[in-house]
Formats: sequence, structure tokens, C-alpha cells
Amino acid sequence: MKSDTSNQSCGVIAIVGAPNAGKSTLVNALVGQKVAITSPKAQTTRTRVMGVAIEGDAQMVLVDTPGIFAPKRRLDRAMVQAAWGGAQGADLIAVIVDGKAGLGPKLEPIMESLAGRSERKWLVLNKVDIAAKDKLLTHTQRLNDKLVFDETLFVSAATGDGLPELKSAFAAAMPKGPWHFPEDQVSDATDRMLAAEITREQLYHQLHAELPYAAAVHTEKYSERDDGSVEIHQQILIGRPTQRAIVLGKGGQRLKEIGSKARAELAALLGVKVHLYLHVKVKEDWEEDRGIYRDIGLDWVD
Ligand SMILES: Nc1nc2c(ncn2[C@@H]2O[C@H](COP(=O)(O)OP(=O)(O)OP(=O)(O)O)[C@@H](O)[C@H]2O)c(=O)[nH]1
Ligand SMILES: [Mg+2]
Repeated sequence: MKSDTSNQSCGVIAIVGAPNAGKSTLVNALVGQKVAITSPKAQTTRTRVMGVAIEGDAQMVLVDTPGIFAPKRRLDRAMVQAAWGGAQGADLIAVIVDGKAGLGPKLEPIMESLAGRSERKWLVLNKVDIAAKDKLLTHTQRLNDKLVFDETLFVSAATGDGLPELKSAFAAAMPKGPWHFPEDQVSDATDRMLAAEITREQLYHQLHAELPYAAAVHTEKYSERDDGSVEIHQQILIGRPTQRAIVLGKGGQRLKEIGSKARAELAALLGVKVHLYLHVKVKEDWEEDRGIYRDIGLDWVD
């Protein structure tokens, strides 16, 4: 913590929006390090993750949330609850919108729910690198007609375009007060949680179709060896026996590749050598298992 705290400011910014808008990519870019996993598939983020960004004397606690969508399964309902819970009591709600997609059926209900909330709301149009300028302006107009935003900003979380401006604006909006987190802390997730998420990200990146939605990663053992390296044992939980062959791949090659990519990335993030052991387990009702929800960091919803 800095010795002179009198000039410090600190606040919570809730990052909400439809699935796939680029919320997690944006949080990682603002923090300057991966704290949340991302993928081209919708509904990647399952729980609330806090990323901590610093600019001058301001500390910003960015709450990345699961994309809010129409919940059907128990897992979906728990994710939606985590998303809205993340917005609770925030100093600022930043609504992240895919600048190419604009106001679609997935965003409409979110805008309606936001209308009733008293927090300050900012509009962040993301993906300006792939959105046509005239479309962006039309989207912005329509969104501002729906809801009064205090600010509208344009960024590309992928290329970094507009991010310095967004970060400065966020920093300036933070209330005076001491920092919540030590200077070197980038997220509220434990290394154990991060490890499970990094493996799950590889499932999203390396497997196609619907499988990643049907899978979860459960850490069975996480321990430090005497030489400082960490040993991690994880189960990849899948819902159906037929999915086992997909995760394993020919001769077990796919699982090996998932493990090797996840291990390398974790080692880089944690700064230590990592021994990662993965195995696939069929658990048809994992979505009804309270223990898994605790693992993921979600509250059980009835
Ligand atoms: N071209 C482009 N792609 C982006 C940008 N930001 C994010 N993406 C891509 O959009 C996809 C979704 O990004 P995520 O950060 O996982 O989106 P999210 O909003 O967190 O999604 P959920 O967690 O599923 O709600 C990924 O393939 C990203 O690489 C951007 O500024 N430009
Ligand atoms: Mg996400």
C-alpha cells in the first residue's frame, strides 16, 4: 500500500452486458493481466470475478460478471444471479455492448432491468475495430434513447483502442477513499480457482460445438512441492459418456494438448513450475451438485 493515502480514491465498477460482448477481455485489458477467461463462445464467464486496475492514485475494482441471458437451467439461473449481484452497490455500472451487434434481443431485457437501478450508468461500445462507424452511431443513439447514460465511450478491448481514455475516465469517477486491495493484487480469485478456469478456457478453445457448456472443471488437489513448484489435480466433469471420446481425442491427444497449454499458461501466470494432472469424469448430474457450485464460486439457487 502506498504510504500517502490521503489522495487515494477507490471504487467498484460493475461490468455487465450480454454474453460475448467482450466484458472479460475488457477487464483483462484494464488490469493488464489475465484475471478472467475469454472465448468466442457465449456464456464463458460463470461467476463474478474482481479484477483490480490502478491509475495514478485511483484503484478500480472491476467486477466481471457472467453475460446476462434468459435463464433456463439451474446453472444459468445461478449465473444470472451472480451477474446482478455483481452490480449491487457498485459506484458505477458499465454496460458493455458489442458495437457490431448493438441493441439485440439479448440486450433489451438487460436495459429494462437497468432502467430501474439508481447506480450511475455508463455505456461502453466495444469492438470498434470490427464495427462500421455509421452503425456504431446508430446503435449509440438507440441505446441512449432507451436509457440515460452519464457517459458513452468507444473502445476495442482487443486492440486497445480507446482504453487509455476509458481507464482515465473510470479513475476520475472513483470516490475518495483508501484502496481496498494491496497494490500488487490483481484479482480476488485464488490460484486454485484460476487454475480451474485456465483449464476450462482450453476446453472452450480446443473443443467445438456445445461441449464446453456441458463441462466443468473441479480441482481435487492443489499443493506446493518442496521445490516451490505446484502440483494440481483436476477433474473435467462432463454430462454424458459419449463426450468422453471428444475430450480425450485420438489416442488421448486432445486431453494432452489441453493439459499442456493450460500448464504452460498457469506456470507463466503463477511464476512457478506447474505439474498438472487432468482426468475426465462422467457425472451426469454435475449441474445438480451443490459442491460444484461452491467450487465455481456460485450460490446455489432453488
Ligand atoms: N474484434 C474484437 N473482438 C473482441 C473484442 N473484445 C472481445 N472480443 C472477442 O469477443 C469474444 C468474447 O469475448 P469475452 O471477453 O469472452 O466476452 P464476455 O462478454 O466476457 O462473454 P461472456 O463471459 O460469455 O458473457 C472473444 O472471442 C474475444 O476475443 C474487440 O474489441 N474486438
Ligand atoms: Mg466473460
